[in-house]
Amino acid sequence: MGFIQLNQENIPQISSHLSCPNYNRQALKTGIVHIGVGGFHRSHQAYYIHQLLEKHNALNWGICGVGLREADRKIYDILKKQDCLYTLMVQHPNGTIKSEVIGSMKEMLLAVDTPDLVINKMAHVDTKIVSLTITEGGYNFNPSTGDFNFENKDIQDELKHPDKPKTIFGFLTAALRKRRAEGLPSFSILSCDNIQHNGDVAHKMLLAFAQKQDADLAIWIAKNVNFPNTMVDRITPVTTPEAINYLQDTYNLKDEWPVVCEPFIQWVVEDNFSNARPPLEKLGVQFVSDVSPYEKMKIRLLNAGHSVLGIPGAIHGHPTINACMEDPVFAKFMRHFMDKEVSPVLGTIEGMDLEKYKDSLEERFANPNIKDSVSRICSESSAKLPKFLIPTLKENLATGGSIKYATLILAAWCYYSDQNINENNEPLEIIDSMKAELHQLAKNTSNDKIAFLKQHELFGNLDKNQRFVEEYIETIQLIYKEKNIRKLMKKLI
Ligand code: CS2
Repeated sequence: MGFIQLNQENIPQISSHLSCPNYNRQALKTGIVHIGVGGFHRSHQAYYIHQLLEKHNALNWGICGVGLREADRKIYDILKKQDCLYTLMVQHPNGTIKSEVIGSMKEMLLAVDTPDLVINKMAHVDTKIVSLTITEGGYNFNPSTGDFNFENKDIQDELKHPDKPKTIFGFLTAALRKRRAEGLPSFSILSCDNIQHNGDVAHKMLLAFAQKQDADLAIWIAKNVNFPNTMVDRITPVTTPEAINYLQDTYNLKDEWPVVCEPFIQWVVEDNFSNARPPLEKLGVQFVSDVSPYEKMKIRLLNAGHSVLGIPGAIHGHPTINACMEDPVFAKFMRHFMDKEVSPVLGTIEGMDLEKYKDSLEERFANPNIKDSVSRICSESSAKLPKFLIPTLKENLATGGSIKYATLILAAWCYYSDQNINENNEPLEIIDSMKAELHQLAKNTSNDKIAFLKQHELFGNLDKNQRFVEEYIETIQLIYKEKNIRKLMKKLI
């Protein structure tokens, strides 16, 4: 018998054995335009909105997904075929998988095909929020100075041709210009990326762009658009063919791109919107006046903790984060990094039990059913480490705190960027927009031990800090000489 294709028409049939949307999707209105329909958006925000629709029938809060790049065509084609339905598979540590069809996405647009539809959708009176998961790199700032990068070729094109937007900045300004002309209130811009002060960063970058493009519009944006900061959390690995097969075998369901995630979910949002917002507090979303302690704690512990496992994990040949956690040397190394280097710089966070938080991270990372690949964690390390790890190192240098765990990770990152194979002679899959440049710098390590650190946009002036440089040189020499990262980690625990 053939599989049942996931789409709206087949919902009655599918719902006999799988949880499906109980609300009237035809009546859904788009209240949110979301840019960046990756797995994370679908396991997190779209899931919260789905629950809001299920439990509170809040039909004004449907989502229009937007892909900005050609690379989004695959998800666009699949979601179109599936009437924007997809299955969320929550993987519990005990092996239970709770699968559910999510229906909060009403429509999806691909900006490279229909830029005007995207602008009109954002500018529509029903749209109250434009939310973003465009990754750290999408904000287009120089990681070392934090300033907008006007060198970017797409940005230069957009500045010359405001009617032909390409990046998020071109689309947002085009839509806001339209709203201003029509006398409509602004939408809020809600960043859901792992960047500390993500709303403030989005604000600063958009204003820098708008000032160059249209100074009057920049003044209007400064006055009218709010950018609430948020902390978002749910581990969402890359979807594997096994997940697709599981749905076929178990439910006879054909979903070409389901999403797998952990049970844990958290969203902390600053209650500072420029237009209406959904009543997400009904679902446990925390609305607070200042999100910074939460984001700092999450980015410096969870996201950095991931990299602290992932980079040496890739070198050693551990395929997943849970495989790293099963290795006591890796698990202990990560906890030492958290206890000795991150906790001291975080200090006490009101209302938070840091020890409990770190314990819970250990459990989440160890979930054997998530199988979060180290290649996902290591991907775009050039955008992640300057935000997740290097600030902790710099703060410890300033206070005389421990630096050896973070230093080993940076030295390991150099070695990782240099090699094309891991310690088992298997090919290393490196996904990073700075891959070629980092490889070149790392290759020079044999002549100049600190060659890698000379990428000042990433490392700032770390190469001038004597204490750090001594520790780094000692570590990098050992990494290249021993070719056994685990042994070096063991020495530090
Ligand atoms: C990960 C995050 O990409 C990474 O390096 O640390 O994607 C992490 O899984 C999420 O932020 C969890 O909320």
